[in-house]
Amino acid sequence: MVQTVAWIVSLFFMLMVVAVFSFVAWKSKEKREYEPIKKKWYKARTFYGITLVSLMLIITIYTLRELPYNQPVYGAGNDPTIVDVEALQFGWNMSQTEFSVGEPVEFHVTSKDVNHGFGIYDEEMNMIAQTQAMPDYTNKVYITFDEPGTYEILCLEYCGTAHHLMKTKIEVK
Ligand SMILES: [Cu+2]
Repeated sequence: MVQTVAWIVSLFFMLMVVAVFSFVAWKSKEKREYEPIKKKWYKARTFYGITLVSLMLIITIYTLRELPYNQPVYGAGNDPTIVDVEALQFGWNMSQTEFSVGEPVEFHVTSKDVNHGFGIYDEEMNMIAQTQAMPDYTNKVYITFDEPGTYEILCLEYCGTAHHLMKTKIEVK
């Protein structure tokens, strides 16, 4: 769904660019008085600039409001399961690979060698969570699985010749 929308929006803007270029190319043969055109388009440029800056400011403030994202708040007696994940060329060391539906899980992800990507995929191969696996640093992924199944962990960052083999599975019951 999101991909379809992204595709249609991209297509729309690509066609807009083509239309603008075609219009300019088509009109470029016409000779006209320069001063009035200059005046008109300087005005348009000012309007465009102010609108764009205001729009960007609003979007920036709106989208950055919640950063840094808070850690989830767990209820009393509902401590998360902490899973240590270590990425290495070319595999994953995980302290636990079986989970239950509704159980809050925290993956603490690091790397033994180079940068890797830690991506969790559901059975339809939709990515449901991800973070970077970095040496000497621990990134956390907070997740509560709400469907049972076999999930796959794939490396998301090209890390060497056997990068494509860098995957493992976790079970949610
Ligand atoms: Cu990797």
